[in-house]
Amino acid sequence: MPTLGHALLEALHAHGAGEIFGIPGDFVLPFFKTIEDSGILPFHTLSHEPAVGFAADAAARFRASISAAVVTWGAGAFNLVNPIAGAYAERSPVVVISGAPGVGERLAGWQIHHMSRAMDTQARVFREITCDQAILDDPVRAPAEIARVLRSAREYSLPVYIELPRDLVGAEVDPVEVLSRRPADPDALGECAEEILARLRVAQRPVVMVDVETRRYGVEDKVAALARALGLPVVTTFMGRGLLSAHPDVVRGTYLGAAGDPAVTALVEDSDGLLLLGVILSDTNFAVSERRIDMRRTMLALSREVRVGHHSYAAIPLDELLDALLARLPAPGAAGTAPPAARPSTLLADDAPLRPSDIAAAVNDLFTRHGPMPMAADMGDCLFTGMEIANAPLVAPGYYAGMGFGVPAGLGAAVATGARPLILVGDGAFQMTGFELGNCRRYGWDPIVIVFNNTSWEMLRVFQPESRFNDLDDWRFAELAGPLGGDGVRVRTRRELAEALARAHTTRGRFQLIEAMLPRGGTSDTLARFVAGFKAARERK
Ligand code: TPP
Repeated sequence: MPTLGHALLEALHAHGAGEIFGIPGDFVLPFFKTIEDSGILPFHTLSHEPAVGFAADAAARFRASISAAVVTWGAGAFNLVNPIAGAYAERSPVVVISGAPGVGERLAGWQIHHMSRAMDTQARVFREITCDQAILDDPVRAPAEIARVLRSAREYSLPVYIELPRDLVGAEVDPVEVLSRRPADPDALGECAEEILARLRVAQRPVVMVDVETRRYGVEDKVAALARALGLPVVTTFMGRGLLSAHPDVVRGTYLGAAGDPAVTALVEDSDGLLLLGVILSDTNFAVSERRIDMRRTMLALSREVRVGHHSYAAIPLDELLDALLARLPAPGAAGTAPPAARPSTLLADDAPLRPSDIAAAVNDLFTRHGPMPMAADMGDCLFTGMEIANAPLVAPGYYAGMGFGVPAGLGAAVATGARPLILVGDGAFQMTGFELGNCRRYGWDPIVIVFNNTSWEMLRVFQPESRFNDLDDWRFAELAGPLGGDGVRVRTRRELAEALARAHTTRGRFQLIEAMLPRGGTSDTLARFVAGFKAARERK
């Protein structure tokens, strides 16, 4: 019989986890020992638990699978609350595993260190931000609890919570089963697919919009096949930027309402048959709409539910819906209908001072020359600048909008993809989690990091220009790179940026930090339009 620690690790592996991120503490030391000694999953320790959560979240997003964040009880786990709240909001299946006081110790009557209010306070907090929970305090029930919770994570593509008392890690248990998935009711599925196709066939201007669930459930190829079979144009949401990057023949661009490409905006807002696949109905995706989208004309598949006008179908997994739609169509044609995507901007490498949109142009040049890199962006103008970069795989907190995601998410991307990531981050966000780059040397990660240093919380300044508290000090990040194990360079002109990027690309084995100095009060063209559109939408209300 395996031990509980082993059984849990084997179960994570069997359910598709490819890695663990964590920080140990005394309540989780025995489980960390099992992680290290067993070698069942590669594991990486970082410096602060928020980064652990962001890295696991990004790894789950890139691999369209579960990933694990392992922490100690109380002080460690509470540090994970914000990233897991973000993972819940953006539907990323992170498995939180927290060590806990031993079942025996709980009987001693002491208040146990790291305890906040009561023994179950932590579990109650995580109940709010995970879709299923298991407290493994009974070795007989534990395997079934683990199986249920891991199935939930995969089925709902949401975080789950597992608490492991430290004195039970070595308890003998039965192996954990992989439970079979719960399929859709075939009659409901068929009716739903027929209704969607009927609406798409009579629509004059049908359009498919995709958001993050199409990546989470690994259905991007199926969406592309559907679009080709029906001759439908596809757009991504703001949050879904980077989706279907392998299918440029069907993707028209990203819908940003008043802030975006007018042709894409018209396509969406004039559509009389909008099929929303895995789309989060958030303000960041839709608030800058020039005209309110008539939801009665939309078909929305989200969270295993499908709404077609006023009809709703429960328990319809997205992949089964796409299979059912495709099964009713003739074999897809060879190519989609999208006109060639607008040529991404390119950089004029002269001595002009840098503007944020120049960074997008420089990255476009890099990708044209050497192929795209997986990208992680933080919240801030760096993400809006990211919309001006060619459609390449991207993870970013486009809806939850939590700062601090970019650098650790880039490290998660390095682990999950095995490729060299590009990280885009503002100076404010870099102050939060930038030090995690110090972990690159140990693991051989060598991301290219572009810090948008405007010595400012610029996004906030755009909304409230009069406030001086948005001025930040100049921390000279490039000079920190050396001691942290990387190379850093500060650039002020377009020529310097182009040269720094070329050098960073040819230097492997150490992280490459480019500190792009930007003027306060200047933003990317996309953010300027987004804020104007946001304000106009607010005034219309
Ligand atoms: N705290 C967190 C964790 N997330 C947030 N989104 C905020 C606060 C509010 N906030 C949104 S944007 C922003 C702040 C503080 C400023 C971001 O500054 P920076 O990273 O330098 O990027 P910039 O806006 O200058 O492009």
